[in-house]
Amino acid sequence: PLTRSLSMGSLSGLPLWDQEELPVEDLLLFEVAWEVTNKVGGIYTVIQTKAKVTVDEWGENFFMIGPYYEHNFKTQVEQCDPPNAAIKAALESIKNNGCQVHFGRWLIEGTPYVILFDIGAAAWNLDRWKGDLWNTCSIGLPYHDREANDSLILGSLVAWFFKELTDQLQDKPNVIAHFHEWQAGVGLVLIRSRKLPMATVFTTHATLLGRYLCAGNADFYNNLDKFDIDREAGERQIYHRYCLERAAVHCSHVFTTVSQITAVEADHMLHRQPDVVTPNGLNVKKFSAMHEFQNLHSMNKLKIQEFVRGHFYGHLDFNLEKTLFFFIAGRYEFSNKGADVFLEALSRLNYLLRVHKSDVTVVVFFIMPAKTNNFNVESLKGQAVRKQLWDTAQSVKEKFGKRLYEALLRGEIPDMNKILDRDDFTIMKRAIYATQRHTLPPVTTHNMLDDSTDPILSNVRRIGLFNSRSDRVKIVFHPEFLSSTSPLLPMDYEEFIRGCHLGVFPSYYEPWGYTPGECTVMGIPSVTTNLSGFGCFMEEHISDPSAYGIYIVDRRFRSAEDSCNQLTQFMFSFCQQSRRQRIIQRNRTERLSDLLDWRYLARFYIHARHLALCRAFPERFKMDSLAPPPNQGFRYPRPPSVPPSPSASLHSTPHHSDTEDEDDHEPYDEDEEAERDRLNIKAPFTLGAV
Ligand code: U2F
Ligand code: UDP
Ligand code: G6P
Repeated sequence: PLTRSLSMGSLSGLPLWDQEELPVEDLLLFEVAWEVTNKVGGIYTVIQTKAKVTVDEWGENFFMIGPYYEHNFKTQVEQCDPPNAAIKAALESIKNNGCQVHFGRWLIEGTPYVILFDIGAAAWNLDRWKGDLWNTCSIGLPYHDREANDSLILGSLVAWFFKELTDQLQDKPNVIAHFHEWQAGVGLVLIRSRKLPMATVFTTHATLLGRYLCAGNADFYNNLDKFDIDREAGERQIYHRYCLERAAVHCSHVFTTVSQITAVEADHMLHRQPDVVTPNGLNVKKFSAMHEFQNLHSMNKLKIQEFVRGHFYGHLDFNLEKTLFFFIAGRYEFSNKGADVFLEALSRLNYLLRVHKSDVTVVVFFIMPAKTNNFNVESLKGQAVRKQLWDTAQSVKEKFGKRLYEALLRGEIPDMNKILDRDDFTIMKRAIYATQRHTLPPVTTHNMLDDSTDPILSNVRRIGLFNSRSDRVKIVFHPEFLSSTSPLLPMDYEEFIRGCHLGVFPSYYEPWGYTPGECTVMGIPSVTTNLSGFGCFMEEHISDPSAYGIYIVDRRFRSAEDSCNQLTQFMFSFCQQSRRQRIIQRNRTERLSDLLDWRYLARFYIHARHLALCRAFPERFKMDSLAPPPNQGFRYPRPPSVPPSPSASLHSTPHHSDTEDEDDHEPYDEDEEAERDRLNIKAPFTLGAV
């Protein structure tokens, strides 16, 4: 009973992990982050999806700490009393001293307890706390940096809370606190300088300098050891933030980051090698029905097709059955997210499809929030025109049906040329005339505030991809995150991903990168890179990633030009797949879900906590082996049947077909039969509530 063997019977084939179980009933675990109940970026996804497995392990002894915002609290949290007397007393003491703090259950899967400190209500202490920080570690915060000042307020409140708490507990139970990112790091620095009896873990999800240097077009990875980091931080006016980050890193008992590549970066940018790599997982939930995710793809694809019918009205001279949907999504960091390379590759793909006289059309969506002034008229008009054609078709259909019915009642087959009258034809002609347009279908769906300087639009102008008839690659830039209440494209992000064929994320700077992982668990292939944490992780665990629909662009050892050509080739090969090959590939992609499930990946967090306890309380906590849990050595084998990518399988894919409809009539060959059998054994998964 003392060993933990995470119940992973269902995690097919992944290595098991036996490790001594922590006496969680004698411990309290706190996780501190600026994004608890507060969505800013990817850290919210980490915290929110991981809650379930953490609550499963820690039950009532797990608490998250973050900032209080009235709106977030009202919409996401159910207020309640702390279940633990010591915590209750500590919070009371803070309240009695003029600060506000709220307690409740966060209404996400696992419903963890949350402690939320009101930053604004404590701001009157700012000057004093700045003095404390200066006296503790000689870091001064400038007046104008709101984010840094807020993080100091949160950190001071957190340290205060832990002082009150540990004073009462007197080492029983022992306390572990896990901090994420520099915005939460001040608390850690203060706790350690005040020598509170606690075990601490710090996780960085990116280094401040890494992000800045990459966005500034530095040849980052080839010069990691050459940067004068203090000077670089100073020049970018982030020296104080950088100092907070570095202090938190060095104060923690255990330092972790999200990927191997960020571990190397942290070693150079922060001068500490991470103790544990804690990869990001997802909350992967099983679907009850077999092949459900394939049906969801097909249903959501219909919705995207409807949008395309409207957006491209008057120019619908391409076959939607042979149209593939690609997309890129995320924060609008043009070169860090690889949008630069992507656009260049699309221009080359367009050329290749044209010279090969391909009948495939690719519609590419850019979902990256920029400053806008609402939807533009042309895009809204497109959807209105489509709706009008639909309504016209419905009313003519009504009439047609009624007359047909009456004729049949009379025992006649009506003359099809006469069943509709002149008026009907007039209505239809009018409707068709309304679809004429003198402009090309717009590249962007919104009025952009910085239209002339916007990096995506500037590059679209340079490569000339203006959605003209002859282009086989069409561009739709949606500079806002998706929402099911949009009048234009009424789908939420998850539905949209499911409806697409390929996610393209050729990032240059990406400590982890959730977007391709989200595609994977929904069974949608994606492109990633060997400079992203996710890409490296997949490369390590899959023998033939592209067969599984994980295309990894080499941006590390190749020139930008070569990476761009490789990406072009990946996309061009993808366009040559038959429908059946795409279906097989989606099945394989989806089979990788277990690898990205917190039920598997939580073990690295468990290990980090255990290690922190051993370092903070060496008399009480020991570990047989300080080595992290096994993940190396496990690899998904190359699929035994045909590789779905035609470029890799020109000779071994006898039944490769260009015609979509043929697919359903083709006999299965042996390998494929095996493939199918395997698919039937394993039920598909899907994303949990995100
Ligand atoms: C990392 O992703 P994050 O989203 O946490 O990236 P950060 O840069 O740390 O935080 C997002 C910042 O970007 C700002 C916002 C935050 O300070 O105020 N921002 C903005 O200015 N404009 C916007 O429209 C949206 C956000 C990492 F980069 C990923 O690779 C990992 O997957 C992720 C999780 O580990 O952490
Ligand atoms: N995302 C979203 N709505 C959209 C597009 C993206 O909520 O319309 C989310 C996506 O699900 C993912 C996050 O934005 O969780 C981007 O995270 P990633 O790790 O890829 O990059 P980060 O922004 O953290 O650097
Ligand atoms: C899913 C559906 C199939 C459909 C296919 C389309 O697999 O279950 O009925 O034919 O998607 O795939 P495609 O890659 O052409 O969108």
